[in-house]
Amino acid sequence: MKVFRSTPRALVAVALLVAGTAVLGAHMKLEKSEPAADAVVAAPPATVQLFFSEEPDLKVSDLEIKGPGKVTLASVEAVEKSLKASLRGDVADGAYIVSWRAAGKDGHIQKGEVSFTVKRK
Ligand SMILES: [Cu+2]
Repeated sequence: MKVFRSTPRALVAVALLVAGTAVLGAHMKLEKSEPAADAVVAAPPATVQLFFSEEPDLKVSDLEIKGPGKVTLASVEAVEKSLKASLRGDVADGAYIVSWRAAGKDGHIQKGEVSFTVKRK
């Protein structure tokens, strides 16, 4: 039963590979945002800011917004471990989606979305 004898060693090798990848490949992660994910805000925010687990590389990072109004994000900047941008245009009531793309030290581009709703009282 050669197959069975070699299996544990193969499993250990795979386990080490997975563990090594997990340590080396700690991709940058989104940790929180302003407005917070799924927040309902009573006034249009002046800026959106996404906070990551490490400093984003601005050369490969970007933010975009989609929503009911004619809104764009201006002057995306990296502020320590975050990306921050100003909202420009008519921020109507409704649901907005901020799409982000960012990479940290390892250069792996990560992507995601954060949505929030503007609902004036
Ligand atoms: Cu990575």
